[in-house]
Amino acid sequence: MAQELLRANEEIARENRAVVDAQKLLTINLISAPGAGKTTLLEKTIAGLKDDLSIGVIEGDIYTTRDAERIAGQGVAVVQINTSGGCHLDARMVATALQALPLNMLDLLFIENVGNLVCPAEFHLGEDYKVAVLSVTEGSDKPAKYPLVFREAQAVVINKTDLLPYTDFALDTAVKELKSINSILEIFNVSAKNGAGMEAWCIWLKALVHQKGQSVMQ
Ligand SMILES: Nc1nc2c(ncn2[C@@H]2O[C@H](COP(=O)(O)OP(=O)(O)OP(=O)(O)O)[C@@H](O)[C@H]2O)c(=O)[nH]1
Ligand SMILES: [Mg+2]
Repeated sequence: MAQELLRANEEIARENRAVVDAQKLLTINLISAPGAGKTTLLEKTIAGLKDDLSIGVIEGDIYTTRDAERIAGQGVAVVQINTSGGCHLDARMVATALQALPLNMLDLLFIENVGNLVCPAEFHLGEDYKVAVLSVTEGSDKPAKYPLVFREAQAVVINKTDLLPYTDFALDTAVKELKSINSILEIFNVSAKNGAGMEAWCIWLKALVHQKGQSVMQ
């Protein structure tokens, strides 16, 4: 049953991918534990990129519209999905949200998944890349304890680095363990709060947008 569910999801995810590929629209699925800083990272990222890129956001949340309201405050196109209790987004929900966005006007689409380090890793949405956010207040053992999301991700943003002096988070150990789970991971150390490290992250995103824009359709 679970396998069937995942297979059906996979099929719709492929259709979503075809939709965003047709627009050469880079799509990022942002995953983290609750409160790691996905929305704050998005707010800062949008502020840093919106003069150069046209950005859209799909906001996944269990019940509220609070994150979507925060993102709307940045003046970009945003669509809310409420999962009504569900612990992750699925491809069907994203397919509906895609219809509500001006895709042909966008260069970069973020999908903020429901705060959860486990379930979202199993459900592809049609994204180009998954990016995991790990905050230093969660403990540096989390990559080893929840490896799937870090194996699936193309990049990890280690957030809340401004709080490093007040935690026992071992940055070197975390980076080593992340690399042992997934040797090709891009790792960015940032504080979405004070903006530290945001530049490298934004440069990486811009390069990927450029690369997708240049891609030759099959
Ligand atoms: N000190 C510090 N606080 C941060 C940073 N990034 C986010 N926060 C705070 O962490 C809390 C959660 O941030 P959000 O951006 O709402 O986290 P989220 O991952 O979107 O949360 P959910 O959508 O509920 O899973 C807020 O109080 C933020 O102000 C950071 O870099 N440093
Ligand atoms: Mg959020």
